[in-house]
Amino acid sequence: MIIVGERLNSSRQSVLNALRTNDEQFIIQEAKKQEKAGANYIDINTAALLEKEIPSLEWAILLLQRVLSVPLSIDTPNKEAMKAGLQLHKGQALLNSLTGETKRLKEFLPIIKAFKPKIIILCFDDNGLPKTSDQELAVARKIISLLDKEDINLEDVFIDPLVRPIGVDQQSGKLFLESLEKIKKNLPKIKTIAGISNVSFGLPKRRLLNHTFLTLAIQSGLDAAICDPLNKGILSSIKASEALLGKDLYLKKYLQFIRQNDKKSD
Ligand code: THG
Repeated sequence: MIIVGERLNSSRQSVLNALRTNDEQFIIQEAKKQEKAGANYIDINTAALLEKEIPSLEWAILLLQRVLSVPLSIDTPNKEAMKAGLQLHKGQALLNSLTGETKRLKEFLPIIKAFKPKIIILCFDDNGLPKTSDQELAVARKIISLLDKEDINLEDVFIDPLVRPIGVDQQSGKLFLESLEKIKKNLPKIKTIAGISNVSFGLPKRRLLNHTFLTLAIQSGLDAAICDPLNKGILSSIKASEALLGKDLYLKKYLQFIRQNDKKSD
């Protein structure tokens, strides 16, 4: 399981303040804690800075790449900010995210071809958000064939079937899991990713919902999760699920995780 640490998101007030005041200490700490907990990418989202987004993203990327050994996930819908970010990033970044909308694809393809990042593509197109898992699969197929025609390396692509809050629509968790299963079955070579914490917006005990949802998603074939690696339940769920699903030879990762994190017997 690939983990994208989500904590440096400008939708969180503490992160927004730190970005506005160039608080190096705070940003470094939030990033390094996530790396230490096992994040393979650190997501940096500066969207809430609005017209000040580009200088802020540039500042954060330079700072983070000085102190981290993992690459960044650059999380912005703004084409200019994405371009500026990829230009500064050393090594292969994760572009978060593209959609199947014609206009956005056209805007982003030259940037993708120039910098060759890994890419997250959200599973919707000009017709809006899919309403059934069959529609999700159809959109995923269409997007993948479009990217293939553009000679994008499909090994670099992650499909994101968009997790929506169960507080708004109680069927959205189930729809996501069904979509994931269909995408994995029909497009087995394409990697899948999801923003796990979206599922619990506005509800009590978010961490419980988040790590339980991640367990279910791993069973349905999820390859990568945008999540909070400091939520102990998240890491426990990943290690336990992988062990139980036969994805952990000799249970090496599970036993190592337990030794490192849990001095108690259970
Ligand atoms: N797909 C892709 N990118 C994404 C999302 C997605 N980026 C943004 C978002 N969704 C994923 N990131 C977050 C970041 C923070 C929170 C939710 C999603 C959040 N955090 C809580 C807080 O700060 O209060 C804490 C959550 C917790 O304790 O686990 O709500 O879907 N491609």
